Amino acid sequence: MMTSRSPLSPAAAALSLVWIGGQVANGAVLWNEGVDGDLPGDFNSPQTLVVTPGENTFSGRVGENGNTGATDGSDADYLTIMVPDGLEVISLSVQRFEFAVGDPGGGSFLAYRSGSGFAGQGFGDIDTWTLFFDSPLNLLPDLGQNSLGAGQHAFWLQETNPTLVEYVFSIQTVPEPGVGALGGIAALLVVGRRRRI
Ligand SMILES: [Ca+2]
Ligand SMILES: [Ca+2]
Repeated sequence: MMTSRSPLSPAAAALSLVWIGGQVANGAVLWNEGVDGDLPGDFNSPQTLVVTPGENTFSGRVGENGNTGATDGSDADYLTIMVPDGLEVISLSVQRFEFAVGDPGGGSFLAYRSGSGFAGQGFGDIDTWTLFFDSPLNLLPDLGQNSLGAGQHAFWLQETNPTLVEYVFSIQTVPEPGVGALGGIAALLVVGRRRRI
């Protein structure tokens, strides 16, 4: 007697893939200085933050808050964005930018270097830099990047004017081009194999 099997129908498989996609597309709070403490002031030992698919955020304060690491002795924050294989960061933007006392002028300093950290605090130690301020625009083009691929990407944030800046950054992460299509082909192959059983 033949046994009755009930493999996932293609429609159910597709729905489950959508559901799984929804589960992993929520992103994450990578760091919140209010909870997790000050991000490192040591340019050689940034905090590593691993991005997930969707929107990721990190938040903190730079400037005159009692911490150190900036070129003027105020607080700098060093972090390394780790992008897992199969993902890419397509946008880095400021979600919130506020300052207490003083004035950050045209914005606060944001430097980028491809790799795990910085060898020093000179312009020769960074790949590119820009200023960040109260604007939701994607900053990657300002840093000479279309996107950030799999691997490590170091960032240096500091404010050297006599002020205290509170920031929240948003990082948008998506599957690398081609990975989604390959995933879809793999899912179809799985469904096809199940139907032949
Ligand atoms: Ca800080
Ligand atoms: Ca710091």
